[in-house]
Amino acid sequence: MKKLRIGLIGYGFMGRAHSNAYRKVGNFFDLDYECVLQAACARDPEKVQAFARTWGYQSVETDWRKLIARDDIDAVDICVPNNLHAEIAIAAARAGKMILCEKPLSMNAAEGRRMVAAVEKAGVPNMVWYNYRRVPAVTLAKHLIDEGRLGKIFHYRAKFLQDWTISADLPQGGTGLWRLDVKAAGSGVTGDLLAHCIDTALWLNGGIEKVNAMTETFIKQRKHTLTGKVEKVGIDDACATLARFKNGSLATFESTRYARGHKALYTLEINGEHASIFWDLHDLHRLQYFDHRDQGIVRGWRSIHVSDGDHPYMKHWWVPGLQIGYEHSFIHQVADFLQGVASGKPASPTFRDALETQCVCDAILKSAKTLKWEKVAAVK
Ligand code: SOE
Repeated sequence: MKKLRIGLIGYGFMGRAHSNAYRKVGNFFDLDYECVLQAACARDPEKVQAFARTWGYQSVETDWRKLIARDDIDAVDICVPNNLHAEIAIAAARAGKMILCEKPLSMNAAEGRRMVAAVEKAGVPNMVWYNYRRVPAVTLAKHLIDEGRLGKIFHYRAKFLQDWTISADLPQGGTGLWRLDVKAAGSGVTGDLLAHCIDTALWLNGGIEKVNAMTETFIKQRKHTLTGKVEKVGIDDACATLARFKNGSLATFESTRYARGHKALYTLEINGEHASIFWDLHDLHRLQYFDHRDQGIVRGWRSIHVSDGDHPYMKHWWVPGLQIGYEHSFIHQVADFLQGVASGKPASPTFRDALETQCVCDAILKSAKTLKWEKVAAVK
């Protein structure tokens, strides 16, 4: 079995989710590659040592440049704040490393284009961690749509709601709070949460032609953890978007961190000529499906428990009827990445695929400023 020696940069929430996936994938999927946790990298020597011990990394680095220069690293996994993605990814591509980059790809589309150019010039396998595609119920939705079961699509409706930044006392910047600092994150909920909705939407329903959006920053100033000063907040706290897909369907997208009571409510609904589907992250193993072609007296919403052996990914897990969860979406993504490396047919979303999401996010943020419909720039 070939070894894929991983160098992971960053040890936050995503560093843990990805490490867990590398450790487990070989136990459940029959692959040509074995993941080797070769090195973990972060600036704080003690913390990175502790992280490496917990997850079984064989060595540590405190400078990502040194990690990238190492001959014993095949793939670099970028789990650091968004403002570092481009520099690290471009350097890693030049060093000939495969790259797995946490979402969103970049701070904006211009930066994303440079990243795409770098990985394509180097010819290295690359992928962005939009994990929700690999929740079996969402993958099943993709299969049903591709089989044409929904017919012509009229509506796409998605939202991602949270409530963790409502307190005005919450500082911006630094560990755990960089998502509130525009210099580290690039944008607020648009790049962090709506980007998930957009990625899934592009995958399920094709390209978006134009958008009309509004954003709001409810808390205008917050203390900055790093400077200790009260500073202007540059991120969007909430975003509501109307969109028109290239296939003629209409969409609404909403994301916020101000929906009291919601911690991570990602829902999507698609209405087609023949059938509709609905999915909810809080009930992630279920896909709700309504098919108008059913006989009238039994017609109704079916609640499909996506846990049978013939459902996407499920034959790799337990016995039919037993469910899996959030962490498994990352394990599926690693499995698909490794299969892509082995077969030469890259797993999606590649950097190029994720750049399309970035172009939509840029158009949304632009529209929120101009208050006009904005066309989504082409990836090419
Ligand atoms: C934000 O709280 C966050 O952790 C996002 O950054 C993730 O991408 C999302 O999956 C869950 O929420």
